[in-house]
Amino acid sequence: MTPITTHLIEVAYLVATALFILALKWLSAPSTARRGVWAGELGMVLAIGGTLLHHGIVDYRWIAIGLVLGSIIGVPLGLVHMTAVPQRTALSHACGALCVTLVGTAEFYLRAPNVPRFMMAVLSLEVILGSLTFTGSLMATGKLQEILPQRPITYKGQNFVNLSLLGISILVAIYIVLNPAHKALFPLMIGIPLVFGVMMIVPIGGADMPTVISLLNSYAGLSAAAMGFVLDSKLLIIAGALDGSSGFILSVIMSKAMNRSFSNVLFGAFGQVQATAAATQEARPVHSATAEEAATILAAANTVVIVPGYGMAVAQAQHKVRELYDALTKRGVDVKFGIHPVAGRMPGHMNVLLAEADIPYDRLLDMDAINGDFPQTDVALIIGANDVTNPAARTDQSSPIYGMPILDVDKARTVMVIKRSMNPGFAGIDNPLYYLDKTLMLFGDAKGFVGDILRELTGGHA
Ligand code: TAP
Repeated sequence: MTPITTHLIEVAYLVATALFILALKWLSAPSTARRGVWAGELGMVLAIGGTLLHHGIVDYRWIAIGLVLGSIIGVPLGLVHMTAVPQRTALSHACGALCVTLVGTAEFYLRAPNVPRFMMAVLSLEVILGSLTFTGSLMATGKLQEILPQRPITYKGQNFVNLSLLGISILVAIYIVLNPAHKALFPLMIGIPLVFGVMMIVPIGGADMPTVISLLNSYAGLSAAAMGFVLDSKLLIIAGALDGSSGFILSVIMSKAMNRSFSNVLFGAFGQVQATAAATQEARPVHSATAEEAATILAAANTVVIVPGYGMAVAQAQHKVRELYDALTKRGVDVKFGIHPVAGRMPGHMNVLLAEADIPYDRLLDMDAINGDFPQTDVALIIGANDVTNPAARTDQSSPIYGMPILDVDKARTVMVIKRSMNPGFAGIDNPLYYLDKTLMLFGDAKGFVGDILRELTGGHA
C-alpha cells in the first residue's frame, strides 16, 4: 500500500468519525435532524470507502456479492412504513450482530491457539454480545411485528435460568481467555448466548420492546467496538462506542419518560397486568360529538393544543392535521402541539411526522414546556393519543402506568379525543379522561375525522 493510500484511508476515517459525532448532535433536534441523517450517511460512505482501499483486501469479488446482497435486503427495509421502524431497526441490529459474531468466530479460528489474553477477552465479549443481540433482536422484531405473542411469558425461576445462562457463558469465556488452545469450547460461547437472547426477550411485553431495542442497539455498538479492538480499527472502536453509549442513553431517556426503572423493563413482565385490567372494564357512558360540533367549538376557541399520538401515525393524518392548523390559524386561533416523549412507537415519532407535514418547529412543544399552558387552553384536541394523556398515571397507584409523566390535557377547558373506539392504547388500560364531563369523544379514523372537521370549518373547500 502506497503512503498516499495510507493517508487517504486515515483522512477518510477521521472525517467519518467527525461526521458520526456531528450526526448524533444534529439528530437531537427536529430542525437539524435531516442534516444529521445526511452527515451519518456521508460518514458511513467514507468509512466503507476507506475500508475498501485497505491492503488486507486481496479480492473484491466477495465484497461485490456482499454489496449486491446487502442492497437487495437493505433497500426494501428502508421503505417500510413509519410505524414499522422499531421492528425494522431491530432487524438491522440482528444483521449487524450476526456480522460481528461471524467476524469474531473467523478471527478466533484464524488465530487460535496464539491469541493474546487481551485480544481473547475482547473477542469473547464481541461474540457473546453479538450472539445474544442477534437472537434478542430477532425476538424483538417478531414481537413488534406480532409474529410472536406480544404478552410477556413468565415462569417460576425465570430470572435464575436467564442469569445462569449468562453466567455460564461468562465462565466459558474466562476459561478460553486463559486457555485459548481449547477451541472445542468456543461454540459454547456462541450457542449459550444465542439461547440467552431468546430467553431474555420472552418475559418482556410488546409495550417495552422499543426500550429493549434501544438497549440491544447499545449491545450491538459495544460488540462492534470490541470487534474494533480485535481488528485494530480505531474507526470501529469509536463508531461502536458512540452507538453503544447513545443507545444506552436513549433507553434511559425512554425508561424515565415512562417512569420505569431498567430492571422493571427487563424483568417486570409489563403488559400482563394491563390485559387483566382491560378485560374487567365495564361500559361507562361518554359524551360524543360530530365533526360539525367539533368544528364549531374549535372555531370559537382562542387557544388550542393538539396532542398527537400513535393513532395519528397509523392513520397518516399529519397532512390533514397541518391543514387544520392552517385553517384555525387563519381564523386567529393560537394553535400549539403538545408532544409527549413516548407518544407513538419510537423516540421522536411525532416530531418526524409533523416535520414531514411542515408544521413550524416553534409550534411543537415538549411535555414540560406545554403542561403549564393547559389550564389556560380552550381546547385540547387529542388525535390518536391515549396512554400519554391518561390521568390515572397521576392518581391511581394501582395503575401499571402510575408515575409516568403525562400531558395534563384534563386541565384544559374542553377536551376532544379523536379515536375509533373505546379500545385501550398500547398499555392496554382504560383512560378515565374519556368519562369527564368536559370530554367529547370524536369517534372515527384520525385522517377522516380531521378531514370532516376541516370541511365544516372551510365550508366544504377542504
Ligand atoms: P396509545 O396509547 O398506543 O394509543 C393510541 C390510540 O390511537 C389508541 O387508543 C387507538 O384507539 C387510536 N388509534 C389507532 N388507530 C387509529 C386511527 N386510525 N385513527 C384514530 N385513532 C386511532 O398511543 P400514545 O398515546 O401515542 O402512547 C404511546 C404508547 O406506546 C405508550 O404506552 C408508551 O409508553 C408506549 N411506548 C412508546 C415508546 C416510544 S419511544 N414512543 C416506546 C415504548 C413504549 P382506537 O383503537 O379506539 O382507534
